[in-house]
This record gives sequence, C-alpha cells and structure tokens, in this order.
Amino acid sequence: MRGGGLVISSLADSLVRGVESVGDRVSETFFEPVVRLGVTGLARSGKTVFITSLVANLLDRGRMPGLVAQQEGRINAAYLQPQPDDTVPRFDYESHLSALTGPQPHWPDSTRAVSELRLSFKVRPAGLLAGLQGPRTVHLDIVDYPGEWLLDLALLEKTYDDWSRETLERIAQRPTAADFLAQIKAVDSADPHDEPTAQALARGFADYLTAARDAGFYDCTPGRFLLPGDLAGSPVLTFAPLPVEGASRRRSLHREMERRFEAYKSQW
Ligand SMILES: Nc1nc2c(ncn2[C@@H]2O[C@H](COP(=O)(O)OP(=O)(O)OP(=O)(O)O)[C@@H](O)[C@H]2O)c(=O)[nH]1
Ligand SMILES: [Mg+2]
Repeated sequence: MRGGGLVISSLADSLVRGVESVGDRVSETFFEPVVRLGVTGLARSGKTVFITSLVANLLDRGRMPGLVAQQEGRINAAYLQPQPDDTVPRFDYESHLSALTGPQPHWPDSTRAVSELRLSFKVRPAGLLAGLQGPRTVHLDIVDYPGEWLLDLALLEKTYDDWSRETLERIAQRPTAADFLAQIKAVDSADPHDEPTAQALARGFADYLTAARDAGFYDCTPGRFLLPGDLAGSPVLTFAPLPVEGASRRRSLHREMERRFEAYKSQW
C-alpha cells in the first residue's frame, strides 16, 4: 500500500493526541479512553491487509519513526486484549500476519464479515501533566466492517418505486446488466405474485450486482445481496427492481416486491 506508512503514523499521532486531551481534564484522570476505528471498503479493497499492517506497526513501533509519541519515548507498551463486544468475532490478527510474513508469504483469505480487535497502549502524558501523572491506558478498538453493508444507508429514504426507477435507469446501458434486463422484460409487475418468479428475479439481480461490483461499480444496493450472511434465501433478500406504473395492486408481484423491500429496510 503506497503511502501506508504515512497514513499509519498520522492515525497513530492523532490517537495519542486524543489521549492527552482527555488527560487534560482532571475529572477524567482515571478514565481509560477508547478510540473506535472503523475500517470499511468493498470486498477485496484491502481492509484486512491494512488493519494487519497497522496493528503490526503499532505493536512494533521501531518501524514508526514518524510517530511523535514514539520519538519522545512515551509509549511504554502496546498489547492485544480481549475485545469488548462479545457478539462480534475477533479480527484474526495472528493468522493474517502469519499469512503475510510466513515462510511462504501469501495474501490473507477473504474475510467477508465484521470483526474487531482491541489494541491497548500504556502512554506517558506529555506537557504540563508529564510530571503529575503516571502512564495511562488507552484502548484502540479496530472494526473491520464490510462496505457492502454501508451502501444501504442510501436506501432508507427511498420507496420501492423510487429505488426501482433509479436503479433501472442507472443500469440500462451496462453490459453486466443485460441478462437481468432481459429477464424483467419477460414479466409484468402487475401479474399475480408467484414465488419461483420472485426467486428467479432476485437471483438474476444478485448476479448482476456481483458482476457490477467486480467491474468496479459502487452503487450496488442492496448490499446484503452481495454479502447475505445468515439471511441467504429469506424473503427480505428475495426482491428485485421492476418497471412499475401506478400504485401496486393486491397480490401482485409489484406489491410483494414492495413489501419485501420495506421489510429489508426495516430489518437492516
Ligand atoms: N500490492 C498490494 N496489494 C494489496 C495490498 N493490500 C491488499 N492488496 C490486494 O488486495 C487483496 C484484498 O486485500 P484484503 O485486505 O484481503 O481485502 P479486504 O477488503 O479485507 O477483502 P474482503 O475480506 O474480501 O472483504 C489482497 O489479496 C491483495 O491481492 C497492498 O498493500 N499492496
Ligand atoms: Mg477482509
């Protein structure tokens, strides 16, 4: 990652500055500050490699001459600790690092789900407080967060009809969408809902989204179609944009797609 060292130094500097500004407020002297750092991006964008290298550099700061607190010898220790969120898997730092630095170096496996790691530092305050206070502990909680799940924030304000119209306009000229567009030409959204049709449309749309993402497009909503996790196959993931006109009629494909779109929004 070009420029990665620079990014890591300035991140680490602002982390340490964050500790000091907390330390300046005497009432918070015994409070252990927590900095949460979210690292997000689409699949294969380099989240896991970035976090692994950030943590390796922070644990072995000999390689971080640009880090001011390190230059001043104020970081007494850095160590990994159990992370605070019991329901989030731990970021598997050791495996990722050994993939990168082992005898046969290779890129770490794709991770595709959220994970978290806590790195704690013992830092000696600088400035006025230097003589008054012993080292303090600060925690850095790093979260590896799939970008696919963030794409959906833009959906929240849309109705099914808006989303369908915008999506279909946007993808009309994309070669990756040709199969899906042919598929929806063959259905009428006013037809009665039937599940095999809905399933086939959703599958066609998910295939298009995957191809679009792989071709570098970032407008791939709903993000859970790309990364279904434990929802795979459930009705909230079984919808697709359709050309729609007017209000949806009872029991139509349009009405059912609309209902599932709303369920997706409210559950995610
Ligand atoms: N040259 C170079 N390639 C990198 C670097 N970081 C990542 N890559 C490449 O990008 C791929 C994906 O990196 P990851 O860190 O696994 O990406 P990710 O965002 O965690 O991917 P997912 O877990 O699949 O979402 C790697 O397998 C490498 O091929 C880097 O610093 N330099
Ligand atoms: Mg990853």
